[in-house]
Amino acid sequence: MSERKVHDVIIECVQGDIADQPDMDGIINAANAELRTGGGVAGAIHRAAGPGLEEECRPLAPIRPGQAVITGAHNLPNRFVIHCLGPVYGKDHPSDSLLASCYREALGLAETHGLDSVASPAISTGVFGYPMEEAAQVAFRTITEEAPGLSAVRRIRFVLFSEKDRRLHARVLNELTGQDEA
Ligand code: AR6
Repeated sequence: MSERKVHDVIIECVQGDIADQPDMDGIINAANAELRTGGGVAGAIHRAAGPGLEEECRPLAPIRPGQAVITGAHNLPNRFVIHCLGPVYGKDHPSDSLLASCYREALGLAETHGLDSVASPAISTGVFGYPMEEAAQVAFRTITEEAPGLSAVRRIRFVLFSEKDRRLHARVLNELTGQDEA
């Protein structure tokens, strides 16, 4: 695990499953526009949450690329799920500002709902095809920009599915914050 402090916010990169982060107040879903279950992250989250999550999501859908909405977490061990629709790489333009908007809106919702800790997957880097390193740069740049304005959120955990992706994220985070490799 590697972690960095940006203003008063700890950013950490771990390898694991986003649906198995019981010590986090909220988790972020790499959602589809309809806020239904799906493959990857959305499948894992909806399976663990149970059918009540899709029911709560129904009136909130559809959402547009770059948008985030918040719901309860149902059978998940967290308090909230923040659903973000990332851009489809090469189709939703401009991809970088839409991806940045996901993280900005997600952090805004976390703040207004008083979440102390939020776990996020690497939005758009699976089915939606966003190159992992570029996506990590957008994610950490956005979080670094938002950090000074956060007063509730104290810990942001990036949960990467593979050790290779975790290492890449840790490296990009270190490059951006100008600190040595952990
Ligand atoms: N925990 C953490 N990371 C995961 C997990 C998991 N359980 N499963 C996959 N990843 P994706 P997207 C990684 O495809 O690109 C869905 O079907 C994965 O390796 O879940 O935003 C929705 O219904 C990748 O790096 O999200 C949408 O239609 C990253 O999480 C669409 O796919 C995101 O992969 C969203 O595509």
